[in-house]
Amino acid sequence: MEFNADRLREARHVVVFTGAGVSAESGIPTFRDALTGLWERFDPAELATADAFRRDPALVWGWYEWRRRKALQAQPNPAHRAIAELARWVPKLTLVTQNVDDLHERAGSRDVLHLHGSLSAPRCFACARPYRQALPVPDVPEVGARIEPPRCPHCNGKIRPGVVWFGEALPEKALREAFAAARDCDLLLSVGTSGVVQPAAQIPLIAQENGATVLHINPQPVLLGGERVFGLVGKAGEILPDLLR
Ligand code: BV8
Ligand code: ZN
Repeated sequence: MEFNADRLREARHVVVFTGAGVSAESGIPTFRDALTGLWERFDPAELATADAFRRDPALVWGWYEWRRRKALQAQPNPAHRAIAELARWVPKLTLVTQNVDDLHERAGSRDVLHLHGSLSAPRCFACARPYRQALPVPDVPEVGARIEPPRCPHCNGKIRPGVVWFGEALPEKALREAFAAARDCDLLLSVGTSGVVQPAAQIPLIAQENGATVLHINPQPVLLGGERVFGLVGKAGEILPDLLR
């Protein structure tokens, strides 16, 4: 059975769950895609953990500054814009993202639940206070450049990126709201995610278990288990605007 766009028109509460693939067409590398995926060139264990930051803070901070520069240079794409538009169509929409960029917000989405934090909310590694001083526009043309992190004005601790590293807890409120939305929704769109990182990967399953229709949008065919689970194979920036037509 094919996904019928009427399901979108008739939905009461839509959850849109996004991953790195939604920003791929904006030029932000994904994590696990061959060749262009960030993890193909770097070992996440080397960079996206608290241990890595303890070992080599300048390498980790430099890597995130490079990614922050990429995000600053990027523009929202038709997928981000379609999601923002969909929120104006349906009675209720909850946008849950694993992305640490702000392209959903810049496309006009409000109240985005960021499960893995944000590149633009650094805080102190030692005392956890948010670092409110403006960070300069990063001058990191090369990936792999070391940059000393700034120091905390309160305790002189090192400033870390405001993202959720492997082995760290997700922001409690965002996760709770995302799980509640997944239980409540009648349609969940899973867009541009490999669905391997826990606990975020539970979200489409929770929706499915609670009777929602689940639609995966991904250029890589997703294994579909169960009725009411559909897949549209292709780029988010092409498929999402098409669905809204
Ligand atoms: C925790 C932020 C405990 C930082 C990220 C074994 C089994 C189960 C779990 C584990 C396990 N071993 C370890 C774990 C736990 C671990 C985990 O899940 N590991 C996995 C990898 C096995 N999870 C954790 O550590 C989590 N924390 O468990 O804490 C705890 C509990 C209480 C108290 C204390 C501690 C924390 C996980 C968070 C990690 N942080 N990022 C940063 O960005 O640097 S993860 C990273 O993965 C990104 O955030 C990313 O968003 C996320 C998910 O990846 P995707 O977004 O899906 O990206 P990916 O590249 O994989 O896929 C892209 C997709 O897009 C592809 O499918 C591709 O085909 C598609 N695509 C490409 N182009 C397009 C497209 N789609 C549409 N259109 C296109 N044009
Ligand atoms: Zn501090």
